[in-house]
Amino acid sequence: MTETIEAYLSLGSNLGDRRRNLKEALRMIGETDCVSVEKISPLYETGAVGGVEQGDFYNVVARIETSLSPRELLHLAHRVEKRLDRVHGERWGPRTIDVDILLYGEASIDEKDLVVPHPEMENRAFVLAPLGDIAPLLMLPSGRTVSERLAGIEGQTVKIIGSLD
Ligand code: X6L
Ligand code: MG
Ligand code: MG
Repeated sequence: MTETIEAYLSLGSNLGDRRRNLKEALRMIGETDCVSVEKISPLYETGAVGGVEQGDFYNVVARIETSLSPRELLHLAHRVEKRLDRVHGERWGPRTIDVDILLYGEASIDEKDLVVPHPEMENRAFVLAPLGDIAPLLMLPSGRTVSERLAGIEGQTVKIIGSLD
């Protein structure tokens, strides 16, 4: 791989075998040409935010190195979601897997189906807590640190329950 970019992905699951779903998604991502998974956060159990009342999520954040374009990375995310039988029903409803691109190097992308940095990442404890574990010095798009943003969030439950391996 020449000229790789460091990117961060958020993965979440609240349907089926949540831990297995996250592991399978990361296995697929890691086995993809031009992508290497560099670091995986601790495993979190998190209260669902947004949408209908639904079961708790398992969430992780992964740092990858990739020479895929942002668009190719989005296609990979969709391929993983299809493989894990994600059904697109109600908005923000329960899902076997969700793979979101949080950051792609320093890039800012604003296309209808691809917005990076992820516009809501700084408001979600289920993203910030695991992100802070693997990138404590990372500067967020707002210019705040992860811990500054996390400290300002109320009413979102997140708890480390172990690791994916
Ligand atoms: C006010 C209004 C505050 C809306 C928050 C936050 C809406 C997150 C949607 C919000 C708001 C979302 C996951 C999840 C979803 C996940 C956990 C979403 C949309 N994905 N909850 N909810 N983990 N814990 O991966 O993220 S769907
Ligand atoms: Mg999402
Ligand atoms: Mg998504």
